[in-house]
Amino acid sequence: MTALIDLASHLAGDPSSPAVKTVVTEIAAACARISRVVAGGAILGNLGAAGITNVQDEEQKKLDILTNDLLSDALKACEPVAGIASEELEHVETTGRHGGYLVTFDPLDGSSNIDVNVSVGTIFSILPAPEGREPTEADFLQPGRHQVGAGYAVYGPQTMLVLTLTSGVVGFTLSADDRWLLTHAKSTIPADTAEFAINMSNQRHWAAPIRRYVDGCLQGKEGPRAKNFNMRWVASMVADVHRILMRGGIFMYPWDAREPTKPGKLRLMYEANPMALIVERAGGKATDGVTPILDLAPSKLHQRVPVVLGSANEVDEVARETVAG
Ligand code: AHM
Ligand code: MG
Repeated sequence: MTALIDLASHLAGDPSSPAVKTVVTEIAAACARISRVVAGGAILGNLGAAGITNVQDEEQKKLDILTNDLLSDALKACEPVAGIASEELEHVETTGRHGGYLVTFDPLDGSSNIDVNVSVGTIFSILPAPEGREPTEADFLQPGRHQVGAGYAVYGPQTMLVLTLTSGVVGFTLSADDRWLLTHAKSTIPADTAEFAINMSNQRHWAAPIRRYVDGCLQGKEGPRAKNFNMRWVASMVADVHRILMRGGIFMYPWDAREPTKPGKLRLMYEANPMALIVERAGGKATDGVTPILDLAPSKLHQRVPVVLGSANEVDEVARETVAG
């Protein structure tokens, strides 16, 4: 087997600014530490609820808090970072530095899977910061197209880091001696798929277009789509998106009538946008049903958004249904 190159060697050949590379290196190191904290599970006494809720009124797990602190501290100490925003923090935090970058993140996505030893992950997005002054919350509200980089770490059978900077999507696997080794040099999502991912238990709450689309999949060869579909749902976005990156598929978390005033469950700034950049760079599509996620103008830090992403032809199929109403 030929020797695998590590993250530092890969970054050396990337046209991103040295400052972006510094931020990515810091995040990668923090994710390696998070991997150990997650893997320690019950031995480290880190499983279970923390007994408090976050700004989104969701119950926080001990690991949500630990990983948020770990990543926040690492980024606030990282020279090119002017500010951070996290799923677990109500407001943005600034570092007192000007220029450089803003980082938004979900420190441990897939919280419901932590205590049952199913894959969870960290998602991050890097945006340019304003020059010559401290950033405010409004400076974070940039469309996803402005991202200078995005990625995720998945803590599964292997710990992997998936990254997009100026182009392409690359994947690194964490070695036993804590090095990120390039194992997936160019990930692409096939345009066609016969695998969908959605929380089917919400079927009765969906709007008509999503119902029609999923009905078509369920009818298989005998239905309008004339092919059989398989279904997967990990309930960790990171793991579901990672599967799609590895072998194609479509992932949906649509609006549903349980909470009619919320546009969806997933958050734009630190879940949908970074995943949308990765999916588009891998040749897939990511929309809110019709509009590319990356073109949405954010209005709130913790804004939610419907998400449909993955294999391009299936995402287009959902758009056709959505336009039909
Ligand atoms: P979290 O950030 O609190 O973990 O919530 C986001 C997660 C996603 O990872 C996943 O796609 C979704 O929530 C699962 O939702 P459900 O429990 O409705 O299946
Ligand atoms: Mg999340």
